[in-house]
Amino acid sequence: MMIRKQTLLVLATSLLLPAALQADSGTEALYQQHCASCHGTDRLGGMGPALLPDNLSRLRKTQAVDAIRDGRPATQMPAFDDILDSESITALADYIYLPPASIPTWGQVEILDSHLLPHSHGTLPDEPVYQADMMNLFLVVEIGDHHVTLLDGDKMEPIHRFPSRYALHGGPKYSPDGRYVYFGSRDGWITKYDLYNLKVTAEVRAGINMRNIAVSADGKYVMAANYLPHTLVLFGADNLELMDIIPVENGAGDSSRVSAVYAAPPRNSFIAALKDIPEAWEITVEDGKPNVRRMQTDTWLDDFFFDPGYEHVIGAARDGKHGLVINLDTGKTVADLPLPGMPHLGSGITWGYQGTRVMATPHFRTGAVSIIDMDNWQVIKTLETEGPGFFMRSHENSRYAWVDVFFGPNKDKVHVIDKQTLEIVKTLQPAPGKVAAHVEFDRYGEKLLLSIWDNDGAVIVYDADTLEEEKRIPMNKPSGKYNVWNKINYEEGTSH
Ligand code: DHE
Repeated sequence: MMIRKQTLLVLATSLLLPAALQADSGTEALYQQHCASCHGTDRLGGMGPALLPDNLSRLRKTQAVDAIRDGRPATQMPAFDDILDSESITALADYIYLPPASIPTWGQVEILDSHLLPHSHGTLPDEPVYQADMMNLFLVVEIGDHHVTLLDGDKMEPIHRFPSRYALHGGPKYSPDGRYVYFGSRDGWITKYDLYNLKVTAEVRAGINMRNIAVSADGKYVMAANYLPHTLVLFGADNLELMDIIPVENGAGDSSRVSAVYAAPPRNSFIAALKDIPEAWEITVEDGKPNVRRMQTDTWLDDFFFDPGYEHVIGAARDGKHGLVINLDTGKTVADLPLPGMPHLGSGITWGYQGTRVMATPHFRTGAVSIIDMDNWQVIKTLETEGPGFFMRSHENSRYAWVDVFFGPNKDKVHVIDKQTLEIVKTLQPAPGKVAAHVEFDRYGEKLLLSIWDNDGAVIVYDADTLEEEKRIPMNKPSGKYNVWNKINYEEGTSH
């Protein structure tokens, strides 16, 4: 194992706690007495999630108060209303949103210490313990109570449900044969799960605040992209053993968060975009040793997407007003796309249209889907929707693309777009008042699943052709769904 020296990257000093914001010693003592055993003496997490402002950015303070007072169902988090008065509960909720007093580090020592290996690679049986088409399985991430449901995609019935790490985010990534799946959590945990034996085989914590993970096309490596610390971390895929930590720096003293990392299969490489340095990186790995090729970009890249041949990366500029197309061989920017409204390129899809290939992306800030000709990089249509959307999905065998209206008063609506007329042909509102979002098709493109994004939610099974609802499977705030076949074959209508 090769580890570089500069591994203990640190939180920017600007995030340190000014004296005026320091918690009083009474609250600190309460934290150490009641919370530290699960959430860590330094709030970096333990059995429970990390309680630092960046890790909590998605939890409103009132929700934190509720969680401390009432506990969290289906987790180890107990209710404190019998033990603490409401003033102490509010003080604790305030405290966990304060920046830390000392600089948290997460380097080689911490990563190695976090490594768990309940089942070393190759020690579990090679036959599935249940009967199903292993290529038509779905995983459904339920963020309401941090669980994952394994679904039989032929019968559209749950096979198994298991707890996940707190706040999974980004798509889980399958091994090339579809047997194993790797989950990434916002707190930096990577979990490897064996779909044949329904068991966690390995876990490791790659960072304090992680964006996502990618699995190399040959299935040998897993790469984690972190916001904190500013690192990319490489693991062996078999046992999640640490291979290397790459400090994300530009050589001029600047370091950067990583927007995301993806595998680029035809190039046998990983591509990462940096959030604070105008560079995209291509990382190749030989014998466990990463090699970084830097591409300068005209601006900082946030979200990004590839053409099907992985010759170009299309990145959303951090200013949210345009997109850049970068040729991955030359590293040069070849087009600048007018994409106002912060395109969510990570959710983009492509399809064949009038002899060319188009890609389409929803936007976070405007109610529109941009459809772009990938031959000449021209926006050929801006399709108005009933509000900003998050996820767009289709399948090569389906004539429709689905896009949600995630934000605003129409968040309960989903549009169905005809991929040849580029028009909305139907708008569904399956659960009035509740967000309906994120679609994934089965391997054949014949059925699809849509989430009702609510604690009392469901995934709805639709016929992909008639658009008729077939059934609802109750779930606790189901977010993403991931079909094994579609993912391992890089199906054009889904995320990779
Ligand atoms: Fe995500 C994927 C970034 C907020 C649910 N999201 C991704 C990916 C990126 C990203 C870069 C692709 C990684 C991958 O799959 O490997 N997401 C961001 C953000 O920058 C943003 C806007 C702000 C943030 O806090 O990170 C953001 N994302 C959210 C949410 O609020 C969502 C709706 C709920 C949640 O769980 O946090 C959310 N993001 C998802 C999901 C995917 C995802 C379900 C995977 C989609 C897929 O089909 O692959």
